[in-house]
Amino acid sequence: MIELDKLRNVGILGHGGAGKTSLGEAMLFAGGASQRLGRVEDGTTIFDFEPEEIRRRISLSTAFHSLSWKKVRLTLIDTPGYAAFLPDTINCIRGLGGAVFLLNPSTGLRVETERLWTRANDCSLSRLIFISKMEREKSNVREALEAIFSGLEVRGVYLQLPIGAEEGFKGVVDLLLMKAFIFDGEGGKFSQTEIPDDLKKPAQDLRVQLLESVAETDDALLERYLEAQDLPLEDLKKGIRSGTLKGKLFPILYGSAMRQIGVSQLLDAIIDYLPSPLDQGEVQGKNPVTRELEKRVHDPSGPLAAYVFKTIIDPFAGKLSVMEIVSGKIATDMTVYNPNKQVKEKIGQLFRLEGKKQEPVREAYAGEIIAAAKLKEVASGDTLCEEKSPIQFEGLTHFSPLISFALEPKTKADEEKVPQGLHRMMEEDPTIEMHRDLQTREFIISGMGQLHIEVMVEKLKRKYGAEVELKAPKVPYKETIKGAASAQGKYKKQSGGRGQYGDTWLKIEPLPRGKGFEFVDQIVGGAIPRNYIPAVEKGIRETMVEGHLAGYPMVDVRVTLYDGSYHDVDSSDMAFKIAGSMGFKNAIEKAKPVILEPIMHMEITVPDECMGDVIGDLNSRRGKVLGMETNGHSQTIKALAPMAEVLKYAQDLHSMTSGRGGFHLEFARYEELPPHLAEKVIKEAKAAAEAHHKA
Ligand SMILES: Nc1nc2c(ncn2[C@@H]2O[C@H](COP(=O)(O)OP(=O)(O)OP(=O)(O)O)[C@@H](O)[C@H]2O)c(=O)[nH]1
Ligand SMILES: [Mg+2]
Repeated sequence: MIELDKLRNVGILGHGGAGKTSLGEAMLFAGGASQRLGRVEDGTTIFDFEPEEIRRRISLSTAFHSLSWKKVRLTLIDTPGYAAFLPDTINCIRGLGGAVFLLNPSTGLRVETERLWTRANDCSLSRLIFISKMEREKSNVREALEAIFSGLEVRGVYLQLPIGAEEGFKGVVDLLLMKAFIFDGEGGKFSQTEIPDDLKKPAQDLRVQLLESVAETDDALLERYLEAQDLPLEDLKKGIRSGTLKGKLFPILYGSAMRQIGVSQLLDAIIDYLPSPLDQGEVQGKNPVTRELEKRVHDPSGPLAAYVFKTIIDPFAGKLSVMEIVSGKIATDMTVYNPNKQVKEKIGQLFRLEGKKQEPVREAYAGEIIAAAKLKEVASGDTLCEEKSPIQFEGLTHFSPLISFALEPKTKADEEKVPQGLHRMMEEDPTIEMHRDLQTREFIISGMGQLHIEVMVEKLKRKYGAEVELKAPKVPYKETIKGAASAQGKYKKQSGGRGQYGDTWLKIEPLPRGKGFEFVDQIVGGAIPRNYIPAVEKGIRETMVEGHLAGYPMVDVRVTLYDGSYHDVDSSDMAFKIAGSMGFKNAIEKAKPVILEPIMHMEITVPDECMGDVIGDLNSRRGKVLGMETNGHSQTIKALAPMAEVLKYAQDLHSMTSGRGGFHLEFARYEELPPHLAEKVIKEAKAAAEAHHKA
């Protein structure tokens, strides 16, 4: 068993394309975990190993690999940064001990950066900040960086000063040692020298800032600093460590993953300043039975408590449940309890994930990230524990899908493989949703963006052999009613044999937005026998799913069953189900049915000069601007807009801002679709249904 203080689980976080994977590769190489430096451009990285990632040169899923640095086992977790793939990152953040957060000063504050930063705050995640790509940054890095910090409402503390700018970037001044590290050889080799003359003064000034920031975090340090106007190296390091662990300090380092500059220094800083599991403190959960607060600390001798934050479907190993062991130990053949599913399961093979490879281990302890193979009932978000010391950690963060497409299987054989493949993919990626359109029988899949869906289609083919074609994006409209109405639903049949008889009187009325469905049973005096009432409700529910105007599911309706009649011989569940459905349909017609459309909350970040165009465009999309914020040379616009109008916003914003804008969409609420547009939607739905019936 490895000592807990010799472990670090460190995520690499940052917006899309910030340089995370490249930095991860540079660290693995520097630590001797890989024999050559993997490059995203060449598709040779350890972290981006899936064909879909290699082809696009972006990370689509979180990946793991460890290295050893100064006798510490450092597990690096490379995460996706593009918006459509951020849910995976956001759900992995809880499994992290600390993080290296990448910022690209010249790119400004991206929405993705903001979301990740906020999530890290919520999880009290200790962070180092790394400015990679320094050989590409403009010389005003500090100014640009400060603009980002003010947007994030944090203060970073500089541990280094870059030497040389842009192409001439060649090393860093270490403000703790007051020495320079010059990278002059190949493969990350550097030499330690005196600080170049022109940097002596700025280095001295920045060191004072560093000392002050560190002293401010601790009264004892402050006293010592005020007395001596300096701090000994050991105190300074301890102060930075404790400030970073408490989330009061965010140390900043510089480098270049591509040129392997500053990578060893970053690895040192990870060991020196980021938490080991021992420093991570209590993890809160609930007792699944009493619902009372339960806590665990990272202690290998405590009762088992592990949190599954990710699922991988591996072509060879099968389903892998990736978990952080918070407390205790887990071993092959052990029986564990899953409070989320209320089942016990036996642990089979355990693996440590190393890129696309898995290294089998017999057991693992608190503080480790481990994958368990082929656990049947376990899903991402579940807790595993001992049945006699039960605990349940908070589950995954839910993300509402932002876009839907219809899938058309290419052949009959594909048609059967599609749902199987999609179900496997949904285990890995809980942001995927799938249903079958009841009218057209099409498969509708929903995801976080067009790119996300395209990747799904590729994976369906590669991993599950199902070929499909994507059809136009669909908006998940819903239906509801605006008025109240009552109606009868009577089903009576007496043609030969046994008859059918069910008779219901229903009242329907609108519920507030988001309330779904409510069924009220007001039958008194046995007008309908009790045992038939669930059948009435079932009939209504099934009818709601089919919608009334355009085949979209109906929501926010209360149905009150208040009267009816029955027949001693002819009544049955089936007859009452049909009667309920008929009554509901009759009532809807009189209750002013309408179509609802999803409205999205948008945050759009654009350079100053594009503001006018972007706002004008929003207005033409039925958008409502809620407010604007300035940060540096960019503006963040907050707005509401109907989803139907922003299905292809990524492309449009890209062309309006020459690729410099970014945006983030989140579902806000459903609103009534204006009548002229509703008419169009209804017409289209009818046409689609007719075309299907003819086919
Ligand atoms: N010049 C330069 N380019 C870099 C450096 N690091 C990364 N890049 C380039 O930046 C681009 C994105 O790099 P990645 O490492 O894939 O970035 P990422 O943050 O992992 O991206 P996602 O995972 O897709 O969010 C690639 O073209 C890299 O070659 C660097 O230090 N210097
Ligand atoms: Mg990446």
